[in-house]
Amino acid sequence: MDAVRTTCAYCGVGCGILATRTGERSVAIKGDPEHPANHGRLCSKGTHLGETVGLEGRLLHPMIGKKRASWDKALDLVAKRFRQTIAEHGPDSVAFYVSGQLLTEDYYVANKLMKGFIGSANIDTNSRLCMSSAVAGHNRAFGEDVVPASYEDLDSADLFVLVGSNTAWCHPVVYQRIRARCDAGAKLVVIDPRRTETADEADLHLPIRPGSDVALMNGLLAHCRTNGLIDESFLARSVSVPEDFWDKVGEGSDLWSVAKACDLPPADLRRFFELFAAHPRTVTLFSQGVNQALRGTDQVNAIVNVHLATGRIGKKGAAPFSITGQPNAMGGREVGGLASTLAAHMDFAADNVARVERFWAAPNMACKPGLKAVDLFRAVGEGRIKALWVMATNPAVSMPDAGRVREALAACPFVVVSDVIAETDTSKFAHVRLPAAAWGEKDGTVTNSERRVSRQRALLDLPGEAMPDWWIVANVARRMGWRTAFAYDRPAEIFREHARLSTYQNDGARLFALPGQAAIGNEAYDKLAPFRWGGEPFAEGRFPTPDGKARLVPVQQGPLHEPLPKWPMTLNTGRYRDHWHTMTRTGLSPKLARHRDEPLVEVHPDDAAELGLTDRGLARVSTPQGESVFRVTFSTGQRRGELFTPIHWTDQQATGGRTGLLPRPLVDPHSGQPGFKATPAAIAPVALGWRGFLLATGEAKRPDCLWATRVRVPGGVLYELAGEGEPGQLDALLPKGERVEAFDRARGSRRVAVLQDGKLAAALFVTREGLLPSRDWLIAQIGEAAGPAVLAGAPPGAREDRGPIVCLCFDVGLKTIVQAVASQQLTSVEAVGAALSAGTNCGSCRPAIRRLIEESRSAVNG
Ligand SMILES: Nc1nc2c(c(=O)[nH]1)N[C@H]1C(S)=C(S)[C@@H](COP(=O)(O)OP(=O)(O)OC[C@H]3O[C@@H](n4cnc5c(=O)[nH]c(N)nc54)[C@H](O)[C@@H]3O)O[C@H]1N2
Ligand SMILES: Nc1nc2c(c(=O)[nH]1)N[C@H]1C(S)=C(S)[C@@H](COP(=O)(O)OP(=O)(O)OC[C@H]3O[C@@H](n4cnc5c(=O)[nH]c(N)nc54)[C@H](O)[C@@H]3O)O[C@H]1N2
Ligand code: SF4
Ligand SMILES: [Mo]
Repeated sequence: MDAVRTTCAYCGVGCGILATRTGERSVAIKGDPEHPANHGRLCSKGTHLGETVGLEGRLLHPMIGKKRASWDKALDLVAKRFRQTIAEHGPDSVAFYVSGQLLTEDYYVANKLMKGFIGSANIDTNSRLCMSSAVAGHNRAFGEDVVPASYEDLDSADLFVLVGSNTAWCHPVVYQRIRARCDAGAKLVVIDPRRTETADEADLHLPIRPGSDVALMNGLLAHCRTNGLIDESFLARSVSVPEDFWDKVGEGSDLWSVAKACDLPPADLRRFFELFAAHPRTVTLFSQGVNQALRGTDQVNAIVNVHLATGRIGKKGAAPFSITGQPNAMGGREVGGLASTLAAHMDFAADNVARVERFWAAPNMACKPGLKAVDLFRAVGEGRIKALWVMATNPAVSMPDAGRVREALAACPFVVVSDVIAETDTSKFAHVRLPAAAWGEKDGTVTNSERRVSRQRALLDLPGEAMPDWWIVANVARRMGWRTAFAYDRPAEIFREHARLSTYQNDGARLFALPGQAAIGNEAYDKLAPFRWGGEPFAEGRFPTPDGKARLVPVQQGPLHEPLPKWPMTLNTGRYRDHWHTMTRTGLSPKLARHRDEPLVEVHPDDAAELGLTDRGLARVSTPQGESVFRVTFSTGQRRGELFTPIHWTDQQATGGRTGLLPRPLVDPHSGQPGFKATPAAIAPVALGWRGFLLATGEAKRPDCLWATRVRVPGGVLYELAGEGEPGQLDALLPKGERVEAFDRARGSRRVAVLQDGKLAAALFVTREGLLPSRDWLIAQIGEAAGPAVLAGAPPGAREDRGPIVCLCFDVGLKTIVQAVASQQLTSVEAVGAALSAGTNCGSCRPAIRRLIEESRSAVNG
């Protein structure tokens, strides 16, 4: 079969992929060398996408409660319950909660149904948790939510400033592009409270006090003004400047005050200001460290202000650049999937409402914004929303104060969940579950961070009764009575309509417009090559405001977070390199699981010493909202007083690591985006009676103990276990077969192996105070011929184990790399690549390898 040109399922970089079907449910993945977003590169997640297209865990049939139902019955029920609820309680008593992981066509249909036909704007999206501060900031500064940059700007920039962005992990292919430019001499500054792998590689890392970014950017702007870097002619021509703007910026913006507010060494701050002054071609990339804050919108505008005032926008290699998280976060913004926008970059101004009403021939237009995510779930909890449809997102995990969100879902009279996976933490609360088509099965378009629209194309058959999201929504709409408005047969029709709406009565006032696609034929849609809308939007110095000028927005640093007696720590949350959100997909890949296989809480060793925490021990993190247990890891890259936990773990994978329970449901006043990055918290050690692990070929029932985390490994599943008191009834989890056992009473150790036909089917190792063997070797024995010797947990005459896997593509462990670096005196990533192949495929592990080389160099020198 020929390779199909499609786009990666994961992040907003939007890499092109050449996918070749190699079997009924298997595909070979390659980067598309012709796609302008990645020119053939892929990161570890994209590279291993093929491991996630099997049918394991898929929802394959509509379900009403626990019973399988026909599509006819399920769709009828959804349409009937929504109609009844609207008839009894009005259109605002229902809501959709959707996702930047829908395709543009899916999104368009859902938005049209809610805002034009149901007559409410209660459709919000997980992009509220992700991009909404950037949207609000763009609207304030430019008059429209237009991202001013493109990836080509990265190729000509001389300075990169990454603010609140762990780009090496979260946008790896963009990061490789930045890196390539740095190798040619460009400078990299990273502003992040944590020393991430991205920060590790920077020319300058500013470990800023959380939430002090406005002080930093205003300080930079004041420095630019004093040093003659303001582009006065650009300001005069293209930017409107409020009267007291400069006075406000000047207040408290001397170097010393800024250094104090941001808790940074003044010399480092000065170095940043000087780098900025010396390199007019600056691209400032920002993501969640900026957006996910209680003053996120102000933080966005503080960055944009600097670029506007210095004229570093609308020129090659110079722009503020909000990089988007999800594959179609941007498409969602274009169709208007946020409750605060209407459609096609129009808001709820009366003439917009009338225009869209005409275009849709809409019977029930929404005239005002709907509820934003946090308010929406609050309304569900208070019984004001009585029917909710969740599509392609997992709010029981990813919303702040997720415990309260779970209570709201449990209390809601009617919950529909469209997902590709049968059991998620959210679908547990569903009255109706609808099986959606997954990546590789569905057809449509996505828009990446740089406004580039690309096709996602189907290459696999629809499994079971799964159907694309647009089809599901359109069929409910038809059954609600709107047959002609939702009579779509294929995504091309929807895309055409979306493109036509973008140009409808648009005299250029809205930059978002797809004139070239408004009449696109089905065949041309099938062949559609990636294209960018808007071109270089601000190259002429004109902005989509009534007077054509951008706006400098006065923003002031608010009060900084101070430790509270009961909550002396600050909890920061975010992502791991090889996991995607709630792991419904990456959790299927044994390779991706190896980079981080448990949810860790990162803590500075000095804090840990004071608090009695041990490295690799367990600790309970608590906040005013809730608590959860994590495995402790010491990190000197953490600031004192700060903790970091990952967002990925759910009830499906672990008993602990439930980060979503911890953040407060507090939001930015302009955007409604939650402040996920700073929550008052406390941490305390958990005393353990025993530790252990269970390895099994098949799916075992989850052990009932304090700590049980599950990961996929080649040939099976691995549970890491720990508990208070005694291990209890773990034997019940073992499969039938021949048992061999060993005991060491002094250390309280017990090792059990279960053999079936002489092959290892399961292994359970627990200990009170002894050591546990490295899991690596045992994992390799699973399903293989084995005898009692397997209880040693290591091969006879054991080799040195290779340590945690660093390079997934070539399966190279940390110890192997460290040894090769020392024995062969390797001094560069390239040399390690030549010796071990590590880092030579997707490149996601290159920052980690670089760090190992540096550590070994400083060990030798120091
Ligand atoms: N591997 C992987 N990649 C992903 C995803 C994934 O789940 N896994 N998800 C995708 C999605 S949807 C998104 S939105 C993006 C997110 O991509 P990123 O924004 O890069 O990811 P995060 O880890 O959420 O947060 C980034 C950084 O913000 C820092 N930060 C916290 N507080 C502050 C502060 O006050 N100031 C500053 N300057 N920085 C701060 C954190 O320490 C953290 O390192 O990633 C996308 N890519
Ligand atoms: N504490 C904290 N919380 C956060 C964040 C943080 O940094 N800190 N980040 C926030 C951000 S930026 C984001 S984007 C969110 C992400 O959070 P979520 O959106 O909740 O996470 P996902 O796991 O991506 O959920 C996607 C769901 O859609 C399903 N799915 C996949 N493809 C399809 C499809 O084609 N159709 C349908 N119908 N379903 C599909 C998947 O199986 C999965 O259940 O988390 C937010 N929550
Ligand atoms: S950077 Fe990685 S996850 Fe993001 S689109 Fe490219 S391959 Fe996919
Ligand atoms: Mo996101």
